[in-house]
Amino acid sequence: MLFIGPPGSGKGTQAERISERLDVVAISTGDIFRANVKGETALGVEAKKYMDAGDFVPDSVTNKMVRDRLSEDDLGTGFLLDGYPRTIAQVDHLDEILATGEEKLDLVLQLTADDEELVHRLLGRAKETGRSDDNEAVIRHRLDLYHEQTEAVVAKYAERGILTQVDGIGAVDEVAGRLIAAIEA
Ligand code: B4P
Repeated sequence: MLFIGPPGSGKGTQAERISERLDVVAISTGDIFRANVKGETALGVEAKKYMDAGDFVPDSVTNKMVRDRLSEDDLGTGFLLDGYPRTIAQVDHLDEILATGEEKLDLVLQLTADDEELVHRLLGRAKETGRSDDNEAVIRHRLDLYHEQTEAVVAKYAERGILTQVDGIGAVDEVAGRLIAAIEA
């Protein structure tokens, strides 16, 4: 299963809940990058340059990281990917990984919310956590990238008939309820 949505739509927030509820491993590319930045690994040093500017980390770096993560043996019967793929090149790469393992995607959930609500939420998070990519100019750049590149990813999964849109506006529990209903359906 995939979670796709613009920055601040609640991907990370909801992936954690759904992962617990369904007992599936949630993998967030953003979290893996942030853990590497914190640990000052070579990957973290490389990724930080892009993340602080609100840019995508290059596909070559991100794809290799996801391939490595998906080859670990803790995935059980399935997994939930949060924040990947964000580009068409990443879709192609994920297709390749899944084909090799004779696996397939069951469901792609797209969380939706309008840009002004997202900017408001992320500025709120900036006050609480001080994340280096949560300032207004960088947030707006991340939203532009979502519209320019990730909406094409959404369209691709819609064509394949596995996309469900879920309204991300409302209380966290309310949105979680909508996601569970979409998964059950
Ligand atoms: P991410 O970590 O994925 O950051 P994000 O898009 O901001 O989403 P996140 O999951 O953190 O936030 P959420 O919507 O849950 O990526 C960070 C960076 O890593 C990217 O900019 C990029 O540089 C790099 N990266 C990651 N994946 C990549 C890829 N595949 N390719 C290339 N580069 C990649 O929540 C946001 C806030 O909203 C929170 O404060 C939360 O409390 C609040 N919120 C959530 N739900 C709410 C609700 N219902 N109501 C009110 N507030 C809510």
